[in-house]
Amino acid sequence: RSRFEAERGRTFAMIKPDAYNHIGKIVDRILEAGFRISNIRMVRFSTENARQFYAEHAGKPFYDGLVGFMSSDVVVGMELVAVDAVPKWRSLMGPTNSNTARNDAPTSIRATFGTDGQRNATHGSDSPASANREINFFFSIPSNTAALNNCTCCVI
Ligand code: RTP
Ligand code: MG
Repeated sequence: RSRFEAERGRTFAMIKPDAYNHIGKIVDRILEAGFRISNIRMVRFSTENARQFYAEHAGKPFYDGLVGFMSSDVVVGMELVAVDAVPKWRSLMGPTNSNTARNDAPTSIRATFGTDGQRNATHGSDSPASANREINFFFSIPSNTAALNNCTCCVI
């Protein structure tokens, strides 16, 4: 496929609760990699939001822990546009488990900002169809300003 024929596509990226302190650095990496951020939003997932977002994993041993983690604090969701956006973003994130990432892709986002197999800093869609579903889901969540103002690290 020539660069003239290359089609830009989109993916859904999310900065998970464990990476709250690294939001700026992760956004910098996304822009430095050449993505266009075409939409961005901060949300606090309810338990039900997290269950629905990760519905494909329902019944797996890590599902309940994942739902609890993803609803533990705010997330930042982004619609990213680039050529081959889905694999490009997954490559920038690195392997799912941050410990594996530190061995196999030491400069990746999950190697740099994640902790383990669950607390791995970022999410990325696994296909263009998943990206469509996730973007529609995320940007349709009703706003809940009160939940955004709740933080565990300080009293405003
Ligand atoms: P993601 O969907 O978040 O972008 O991650 P992924 O495709 O690389 O991995 P996936 O298999 O879809 O898993 C979704 C998320 O569930 C948590 N997880 N925990 N404890 C475990 O064994 C385990 N396995 C997966 C991670 O937060 C993972 O990103
Ligand atoms: Mg996945």
